[in-house]
Amino acid sequence: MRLKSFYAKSVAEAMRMVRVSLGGDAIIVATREEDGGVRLTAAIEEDDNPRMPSARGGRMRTSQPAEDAVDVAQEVTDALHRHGTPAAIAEKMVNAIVGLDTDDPVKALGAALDSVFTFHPLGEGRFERPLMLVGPPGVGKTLAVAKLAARAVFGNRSIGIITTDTVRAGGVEQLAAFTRLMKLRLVTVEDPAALADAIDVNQGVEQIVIDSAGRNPFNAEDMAELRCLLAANPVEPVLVLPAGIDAVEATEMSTLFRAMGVRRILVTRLDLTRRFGSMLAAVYESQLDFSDMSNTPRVANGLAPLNSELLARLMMPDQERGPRTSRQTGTHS
Ligand SMILES: Nc1nc2c(ncn2[C@@H]2O[C@H](COP(=O)(O)OP(=O)(O)OP(=O)(O)O)[C@@H](O)[C@H]2O)c(=O)[nH]1
Ligand SMILES: [Mg+2]
Repeated sequence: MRLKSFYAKSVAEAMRMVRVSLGGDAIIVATREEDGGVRLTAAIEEDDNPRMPSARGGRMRTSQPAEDAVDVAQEVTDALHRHGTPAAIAEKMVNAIVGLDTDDPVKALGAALDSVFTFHPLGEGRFERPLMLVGPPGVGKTLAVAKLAARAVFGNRSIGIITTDTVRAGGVEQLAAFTRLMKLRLVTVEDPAALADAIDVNQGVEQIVIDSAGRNPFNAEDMAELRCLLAANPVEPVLVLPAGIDAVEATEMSTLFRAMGVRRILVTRLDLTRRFGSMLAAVYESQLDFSDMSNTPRVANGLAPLNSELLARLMMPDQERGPRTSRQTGTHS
């Protein structure tokens, strides 16, 4: 039996995700309210000997002509391989699309991503809790705070911006330059108690976003400080991490931040990354949910809610114009 949980704003949407990902035979085993939405856990009985389509010449059980089905599985397998996805994760994902009724490789990859990962964007409405962007130094936390601020302002949402990054020279000034431009007030706090007051000051606004100092996850003192800050305040820490770093490093970092209470990851620098396998490995191993993604250094745009279709499109840019119409042979015409 395989269990997988799905988060959505409504039960109907979560049920749709269950059907797409696990098929009509899935059984709902748990339902709970979470962050203004609902999380369903569904179970499906698995074949004792699931057949993994191999990269070359594997066969799929499908209602479609076998040749099309093989092509789709093969293209998904090839894409995962090109991205450097660890074999065990790729195998799990390809197994999940056995029997899927589509000849569109992007759609198939989207379904495969959905079967293994949970997508839980930050959302554009009222936040349940203030969000604190946390992560190692230089990963794009402050830029992501500025992007969230811009998104709120453009969407006519009230937003309160707080920074706890008073240690690094220029930490506050970098964000102050953005908030001045957007005519937002920036509240600077030096200690956990002051953070609680800054959150109180912002009560009534729809979104509160907190920038934080870069923390080295392998440094016990850095992480103890972060733990202290989080323990004293009802905030949700969201991990910010760039795509494209080494898979083992990224996995260790994500796992250490998860131990601090992080459940969602905001991935940056997708514009600078061609291979997403290490990001997939880190998110899979540390059991985080994908939230949003950043793919430009510009503040005004480039922060998008991440979902399986978007991630699949980013992973298969050559398929952007739609499914392949004839089988590619590797020769150029
Ligand atoms: N191309 C590109 N650059 C990015 C992206 N996100 C962040 N950056 C750049 O990465 C650099 C670091 O970004 P910051 O937002 O300052 O990173 P930080 O995590 O706040 O850094 P510290 O506060 O020093 O820990 C800046 O030059 C950003 O413009 C992205 O998605 N794409
Ligand atoms: Mg910063």
